[in-house]
Amino acid sequence: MKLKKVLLATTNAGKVKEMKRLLGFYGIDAEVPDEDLRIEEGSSSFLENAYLKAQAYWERYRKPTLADDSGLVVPALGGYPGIFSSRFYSHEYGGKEEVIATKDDANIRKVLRLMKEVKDRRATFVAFLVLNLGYSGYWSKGECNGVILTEPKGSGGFGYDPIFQPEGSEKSMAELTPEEKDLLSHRGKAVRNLMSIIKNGGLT
Ligand code: ITT
Repeated sequence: MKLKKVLLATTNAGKVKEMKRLLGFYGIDAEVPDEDLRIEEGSSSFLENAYLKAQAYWERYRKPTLADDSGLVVPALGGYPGIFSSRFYSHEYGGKEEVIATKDDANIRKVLRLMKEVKDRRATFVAFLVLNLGYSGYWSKGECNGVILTEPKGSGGFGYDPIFQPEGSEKSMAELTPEEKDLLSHRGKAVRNLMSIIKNGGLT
């Protein structure tokens, strides 16, 4: 069976844009749900959260569903923002940050505040994907190592991209072209890993 279309189990516009591009390369059409199921990401792992999202959208739509749970892991912050990346501004760890413009902006301000005096600036973007086919499923992972910058740079991408500089690059993730980000990013790697897995399972 060839996988031609998937439903993206996400409400994040930045992820949707990247997923459409990454999957399009493999001839897979990515569809967006017409409602936000507001899934409680109650688990303590990226993989389980991705599974919970993929399962909820599968149950609602009964279509091949692809979920992404991702985030920025900073060792000097004990692994935070981690699975709390999307709402780090409102998390008790490190104190809450006021949303003045956007949530992404508040998240960035909080990480920069917590990292102000910190020498060890290593960080890793992590993405776990779960493809739910109802009768079976697949999962994959992608990582991108880098460092946290001292101030935001660039306007591309989304989320923490302006303060993350991938290993081997002189630019922040938000200064890369979409194609450059796809080559390096956790999501790009996770999609390519998923594609090689489902190819071996006879799905592409
Ligand atoms: P869905 O659950 O609806 O998919 P979400 O944004 O809540 O949307 P997550 O719980 O997986 O998704 O949180 C991911 C967060 O991690 C995201 O909101 C960003 O803050 C950050 N993030 C993930 N991938 C990123 C990327 O490529 N660039 C920058 N930040 C990223």
